[in-house]
Amino acid sequence: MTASVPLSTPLQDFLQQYHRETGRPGLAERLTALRHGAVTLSSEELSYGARLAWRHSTRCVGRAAWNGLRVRDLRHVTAPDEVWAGLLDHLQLAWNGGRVQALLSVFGPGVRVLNPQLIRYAAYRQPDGRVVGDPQNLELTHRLQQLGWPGGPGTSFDVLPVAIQAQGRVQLYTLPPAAVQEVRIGHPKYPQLAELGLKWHALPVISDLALEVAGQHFSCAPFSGWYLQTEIAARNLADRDRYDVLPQVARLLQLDTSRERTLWRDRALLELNVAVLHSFDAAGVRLADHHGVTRQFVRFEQQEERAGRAVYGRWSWLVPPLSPALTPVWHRQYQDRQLSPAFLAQQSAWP
Ligand code: NRG
Repeated sequence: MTASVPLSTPLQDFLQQYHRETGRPGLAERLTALRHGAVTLSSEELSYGARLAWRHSTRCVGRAAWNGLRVRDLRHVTAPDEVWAGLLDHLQLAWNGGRVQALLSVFGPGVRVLNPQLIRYAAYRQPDGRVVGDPQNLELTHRLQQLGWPGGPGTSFDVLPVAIQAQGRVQLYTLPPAAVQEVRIGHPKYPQLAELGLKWHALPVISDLALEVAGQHFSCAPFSGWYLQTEIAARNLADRDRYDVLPQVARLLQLDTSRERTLWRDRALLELNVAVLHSFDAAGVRLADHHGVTRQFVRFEQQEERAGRAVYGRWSWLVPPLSPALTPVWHRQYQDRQLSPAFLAQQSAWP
């Protein structure tokens, strides 16, 4: 007879990694407990697992800060109103007066936030086919209306309500204006740019991914870091299927838009990026830039290598959409591989 070798379980693997990396004592006791039955992750283990999920996010170029993620263990919270209160606390703690801090909140079983982010702007299709608001959220807006949202005032930046599924039902909650910090966009050299009335919310709070730690899935674990200026200036406001503001920026800057070869789009794009960086800085709100964040990313890769760990990445996501070849990640290669713990897409929960 051959002795059977116990197969390692995701929980065993995670506990081993946790103790190895943190240097904390007590692994033997945890493994013994595991052999005698179910083990619930401690708050410390869950927190470290969430940090690892960030460290493993192949699409994120801001991962250098992974070990600074603050985690709130709200696994006991499952009632809709309490989830909502927890989400409002999350916004306030993450905002931190503009010194935005990376934060993740884990809620209890059966809870889902149906919106992909806590703060999103509505989109309304006009009779003439044009869209007011953020076209990315046309379907989201429609779904929220079907759940009973009467619609907002109809500006380009109406904040959508949040749909929470908890204890078997879905409820809508309205974000109070004080919970939604926004930055108005102005340009340091071209004051006329402010005429466009552009703004963006300070916090990206991803709210529909599951957090997987040690094989356990937490269906509501919203997390937020801080924005990178290109997300706002080179995509959200600039993409033709988003706010598409480059033609208006070009007009205000009096650029020659008669031909693409004048590179008016590129000039408008660059000035819009300058404006977003300037505006967040002037408002005292933390915002990364593509030069700094990619330099830090390469340092993160070196750190991980020294620790004997591989860094996986998705090149097309790591490379910024502005001046990509000016940043070090352009010149590097990445393998895309999903490690555990992880942030995972989950099945739609819309009714
Ligand atoms: N591009 C999206 C946000 C994606 C996540 N970005 C972050 N995450 N910075 C957008 O709303 O523009 N984060 O956790 O900091």
